[in-house]
Amino acid sequence: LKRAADDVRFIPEEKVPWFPRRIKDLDRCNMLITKFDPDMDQDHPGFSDAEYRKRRAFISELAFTFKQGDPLPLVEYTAEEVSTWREIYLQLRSIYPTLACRQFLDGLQQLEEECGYGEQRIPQLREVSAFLKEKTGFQLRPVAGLLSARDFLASLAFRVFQCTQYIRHCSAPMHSPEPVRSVFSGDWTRLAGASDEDIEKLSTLYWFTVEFGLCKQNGAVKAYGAGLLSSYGELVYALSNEPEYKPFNPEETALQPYQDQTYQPVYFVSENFEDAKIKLRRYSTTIKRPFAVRYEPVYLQRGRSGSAR
Ligand code: HBI
Repeated sequence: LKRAADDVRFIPEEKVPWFPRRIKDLDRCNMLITKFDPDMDQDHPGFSDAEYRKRRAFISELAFTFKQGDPLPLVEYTAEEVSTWREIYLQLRSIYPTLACRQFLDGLQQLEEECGYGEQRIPQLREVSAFLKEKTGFQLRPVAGLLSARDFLASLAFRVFQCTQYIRHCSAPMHSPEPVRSVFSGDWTRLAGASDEDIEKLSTLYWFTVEFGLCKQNGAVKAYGAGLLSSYGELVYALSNEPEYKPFNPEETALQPYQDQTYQPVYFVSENFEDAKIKLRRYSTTIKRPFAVRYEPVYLQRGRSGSAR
């Protein structure tokens, strides 16, 4: 008797890392990196401040219990948090007109006019998420801290940006070692099943574009990276004569070692956004994956909110 299994040709098992197939699966994309945590990192500005750590633990808990589809948690910010926000907001606001790219300035103006941004109060994640969803299809999801690159990038494929909800420690308002609340859009969707090595390269590309990218505009160099636009010190430094500039080119940029403890010694300058997008898209088609996955943009779906096919 011939068994059915004998007819099945042997297919070598491929080790494909788990990846989210629908937006609800993002509840499992919660691999936190303990780096830069105020409870574990002695160099964190809040390490020796018990009150601050208690506050951070409270806000973290909101993220840990959040499930996709829940209303985003509201935080009642303290007078001290609002004062830290105000200091950072006013200081950054004063240098944006000369150092930030046009697209960022336009976006900030819309946030101020339509989303309650300003130095007076800290906007709630819920309002910012609703604003972004309408304008771009991106939404926010609360997260306790720095996520693994794989989980963070996988969320972006569903147009979900995992966003922290706390305010920096008041002793170091101008720089944060941690992920910041930032606003951007992008296409990082060709990732499911990618190897650790490719994830590392994509993570480096993300770092030198979305976080620390510079671009040419009307003959001058301007900042568009969220890490720069949220750090007064590094923004001024990045656009001074000190650092080295290299032209943005994904093959080379993906291999550049980066600095997450202090300012970058090297920044990459894009000709313009369109050029950077074309180059990134071309690069992403070279990433090897064991199968084809296509993420359907959120706004094209009916009755569901995000799934991979
Ligand atoms: N996690 N919460 C959070 N926010 C980020 O901006 C972030 C992250 N994890 C990794 C990351 N950014 C990038 O540095 C790349 O590794 C993708």
